[in-house]
Amino acid sequence: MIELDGKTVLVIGAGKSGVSAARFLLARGVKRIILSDTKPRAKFDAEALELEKKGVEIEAEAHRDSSFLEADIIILSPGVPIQEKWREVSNKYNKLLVGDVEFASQFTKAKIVAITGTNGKTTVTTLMYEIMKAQLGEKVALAGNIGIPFCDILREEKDPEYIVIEVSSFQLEAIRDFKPEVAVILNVTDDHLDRYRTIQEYAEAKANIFRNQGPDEHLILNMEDKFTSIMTSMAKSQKHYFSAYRPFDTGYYFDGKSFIKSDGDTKEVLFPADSIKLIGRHNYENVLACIMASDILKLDRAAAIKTIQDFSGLRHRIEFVGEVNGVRCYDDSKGTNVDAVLKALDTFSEDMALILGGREKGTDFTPILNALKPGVRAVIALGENREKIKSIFSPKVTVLEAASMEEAVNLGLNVGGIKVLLLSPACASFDLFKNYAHRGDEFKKFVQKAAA
Ligand code: UMA
Repeated sequence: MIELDGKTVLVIGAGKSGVSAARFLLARGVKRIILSDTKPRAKFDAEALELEKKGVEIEAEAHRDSSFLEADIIILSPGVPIQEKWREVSNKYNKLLVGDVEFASQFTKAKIVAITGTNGKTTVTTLMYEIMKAQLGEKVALAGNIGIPFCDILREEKDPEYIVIEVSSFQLEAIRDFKPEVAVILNVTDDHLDRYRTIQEYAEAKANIFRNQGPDEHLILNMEDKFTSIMTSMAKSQKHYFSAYRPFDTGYYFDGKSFIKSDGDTKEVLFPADSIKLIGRHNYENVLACIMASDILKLDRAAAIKTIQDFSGLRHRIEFVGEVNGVRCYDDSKGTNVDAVLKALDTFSEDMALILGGREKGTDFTPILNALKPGVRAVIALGENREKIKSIFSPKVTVLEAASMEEAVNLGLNVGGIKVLLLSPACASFDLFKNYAHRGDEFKKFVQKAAA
C-alpha cells in the first residue's frame, strides 16, 4: 500500500478521475493535495471547487513544475499523457508517478477482474459484472473506464471481494504493481493514434494488464488477434484462448451454431448462439470471454448462461433505435474506430446507408473502404472530417455530405432501396457533440422525428 502520511500529492487532471482521487485523499488526511488542470478555473466542476473549501489546492491553466517538484506522489488522470520530463524528474527525485488505477488498486484487497481491448470492453465489463452480481451480490463492485473512477468505490466502507474493472490503454500506461486475478484482452486494433506513435506502442500499454501476473493468475486472449502470439510469449500467467471464428483444440469457441468448450479430447456444448439477444460475431467474442472468466472464477455455469441470455446489450452499440418506412435504424455511436465499424458492417447483410465521420484521430479509413460490400448504397459523411471521408470513399460509393445529425439522418433515410441505416462513425464525437452518447441520442431523436 502507498504510504500517504505527511505526503504532498499532486493530482493531474481535474475530470472525474482526478476529482475522485482528490476526494479519496482528503478522507485519508494527507499533508497537501494539489489538483492541477490546464483548463481555466471557471471550467472546474462545482465538485472540485467544493474540495477546495475543504483544503485541496486548485491549480488552473497549467501544470506547474514547482508543484511537481514539491509533490511526493503524482497521480495522473487517464486523459493526461505522461510527459517525458515528469518521468525524468520522478526517477531522479524518487517520486511516485502512477495512474489513477494503479493508485487506487493499492488500497483494496479485492480480487480484480480487469478487461481491456480496443472494442467490446464496456460490454464485457458490464456483462461480467452482471454475471457476478447475480451470484455474489454486494461482494462485487464495478469500476474503471466504464465511467466509475476506481477511487470512487474505495470510499465505501466495506471492501468488496471482487472488482470488475474496465481498463483503457491510458490507464494501463502508468501501472506499477497492478495485478488482476483475471485479465482479458479482447482485441488490439488501430485506435488512439493521436496519443500513440504506433499501434505497437498502444499494444504495449495494453500488455501492462498482465505485466505483474504470474502462474497463479489468468489471462484470456482472442485467438484471432494479431497481438495474441506476442502477448502469449510475454505473459507468465495461465493463458486461455477463445475464437468466435473457428474451432481449435483447447479453449472456447463458436462453431457456427453453438458456444463450445474444448479440452482437446472432450467437447462440451455450452449453449446455442440463437439463445442470446446480442447480435454480431463480435458479441460472440464478448460472450466467450465472459463465460471463460466465469468458469475460471468457478461461478455457477448455468446461472452465468442465464445472465448472458437475458443481457440485451448496451446503448449506442449497434442499438436498434427505430424504423422509418421499412428502414431499421441502428445507433453505433460508440463505434469510434475502424475495427468497431468493420464489426458493425459485418453484423448486417441487408442493403444499407452508413453515417461516418466526426473528430479526426489520424485514422486510416482504408480497411472500411476495402470492406464495403455492394449493399452499402451510400456513405453519409458527417462532421469535421467529412471532406477527408468524401475524398477517400467517393471513388467506390456515393458520398453525401451532412453538416448536422438531422441532415445526416434525412439524407440516409432517403437513400433508395435500403433496409438499414447505420450510424457507426469511426471517429470521436467532440466536433459536434458533447460525447458519443450525445451523438447517439441525437441520432435517435432525428430517427424518431422522421418516424413520427
Ligand atoms: N487535462 C489536463 N492536462 C492534460 C490533459 C487533460 O489537465 O494534459 C485535463 C482536462 O482539462 C480535463 C481532465 O484532464 O479537465 C480530464 O481528465 P480525463 O481525460 O482523464 O477524464 P476523466 O473525466 O477523469 O475520465 C477518465 C476517462 N477519460 C479518458 O480516458 C479520456 C474516462 O473514459 C473514464 O470513464 C473515467 O476516467 C473514469 O475512469 C472515457 C474515455 O473516453 C469514457 N476513455 C477512452 C475510451 O474509452 O476510448 C480511453
